[in-house]
Amino acid sequence: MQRTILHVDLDAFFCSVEELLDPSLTGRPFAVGGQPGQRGVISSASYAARAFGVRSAMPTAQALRLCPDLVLVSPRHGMYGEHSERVMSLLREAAPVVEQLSIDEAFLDVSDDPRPGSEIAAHLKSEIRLRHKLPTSWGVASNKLVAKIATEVGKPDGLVAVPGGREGEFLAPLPVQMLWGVGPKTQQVLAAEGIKTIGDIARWPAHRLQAAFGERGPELASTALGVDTRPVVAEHQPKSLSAERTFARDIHSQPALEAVLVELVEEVGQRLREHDLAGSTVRLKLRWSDFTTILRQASLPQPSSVDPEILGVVRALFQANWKPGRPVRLLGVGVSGLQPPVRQLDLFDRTWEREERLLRAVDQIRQRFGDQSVHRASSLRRVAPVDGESPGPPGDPPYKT
Ligand code: DCP
Ligand code: MG
Repeated sequence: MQRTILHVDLDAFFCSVEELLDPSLTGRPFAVGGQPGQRGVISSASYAARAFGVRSAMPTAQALRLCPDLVLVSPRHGMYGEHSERVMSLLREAAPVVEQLSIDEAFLDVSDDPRPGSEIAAHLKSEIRLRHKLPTSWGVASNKLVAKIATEVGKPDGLVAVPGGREGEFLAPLPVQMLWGVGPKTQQVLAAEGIKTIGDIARWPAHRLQAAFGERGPELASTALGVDTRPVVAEHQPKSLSAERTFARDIHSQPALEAVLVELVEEVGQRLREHDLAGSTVRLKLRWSDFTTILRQASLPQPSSVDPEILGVVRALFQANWKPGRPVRLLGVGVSGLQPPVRQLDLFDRTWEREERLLRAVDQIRQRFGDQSVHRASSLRRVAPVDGESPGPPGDPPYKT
C-alpha cells in the first residue's frame, strides 16, 4: 500500500518565536544568536537577514559583516522549547504516528486517513498559524526522504506535495547535496564525475556508482530515484504518565479510596512498562467534594515501574493528606521524571525480577482480554467511575448505581 508521509519544519523557528513577542522585528533582517565579541554564532536567521547571506551556524561577526544593520537577539531557549511542545502536541493530537526529529521538525504518517495528504497538511498548517501564530513549511510524499526534501523546496511558508510514482522526477533537477547522506566529500567525488543533480546520479550506470562508492553505490542509486522504506517511528518518551478517576458520587470510605489507588497505580505502572520507562517522582491528586484540589508529590528511592513500589509512595501520600470521613470527588496518580528503567539487581535477591515477570504477564493478558480481566486481589473492591461500567461493590454505599 502506498503510504502518505508528511514532513513539517517551522520557518526560521527561533526568529518566528521572537517576532511573536516583539512584532516590530517582523520583516526586518534580524537573527537569534550569541554576541560577536564572545565568538557567538547565529542560531536562526530571519528570511530578510538570509537575503544578505546570513545563515545558521555562521559566526555572528561574519553575519554582521554581511549585514551591518542586522539586529541581534539573544536566545531564550526555554521559550522555544515551550512553543515547540505546543506545536508537537497539536500534531500528536492530529495524527496517529508522529516522529519528532528536532525542536522544530517532525514526520507524520497519515496513511490511514482517507483525505489527500496535501489537504491534511494544509489543514494543520493553518491550525498552527491560527492557534500558535507560527509559520510552517510542509512536504507531502510517499516516504520520509522525499517528504523532507519537499519541505525544503517549498520553504518558507510552503506546501509541496509529490504524487506517488513521481518521486524520481521530482528529485531529478535538485542539487545532489539535498540528498540525505550526500555530504561535502561525496559531493566532491560526484562533481569530479560531472554529477551535479540528483537526476545525474539516477542516470549513472550502476557499475560506475559501485566503482566510485563501493557498497554505498546501489543505495545511492535507489535514493536518487526517491526510494525510501523507513517507517515513521513515534518516539515513546512522554514526560509524565498519569491516570485519574472522577466518581459518580463522592466517596468517603478509606478502603474504597485505597482500592481506587491500587487500580490507578496498576494503570500507570502498565503504561510505564509499555513505554519501557521508569519514573522517579510520584504524584497524588485529590479533589474534595467542594472541588478544591490538592497535588502532593514524593520521590521514589530509585526510579521504578513496579506497582508495589509506586503504590507504597502513593498510599503514604494519601494517608498523610486524606482527612478521615471527608468526601472525595476525584483521585489521580501520576509518575514523572521518566527514564529508561535501570534496575541494579542484587544477585542474591531475584524478587524484583519475579515481580517484573509477573507484571509483564499481567500486561499481556490485559492486552488480549481487556483491562478488566486481571486485578490484584486488593483492588477487587471496585468503584464506579463517572464514565465507568460497573457499580461499586455491595457494602460500600456512596457510589452511584
Ligand atoms: N538551530 C541552532 N543552530 C543551528 C541550526 C539550528 O541553534 N546550527 C536552531 C535555531 C533554529 C532551529 O534550531 O530556529 C531550527 O533549525 P532549522 O534548521 O529548522 O532552522 P530555522 O527554523 O531557523 O529555519 P528554516 O526556515 O530554514 O527551517
Ligand atoms: Mg526550521
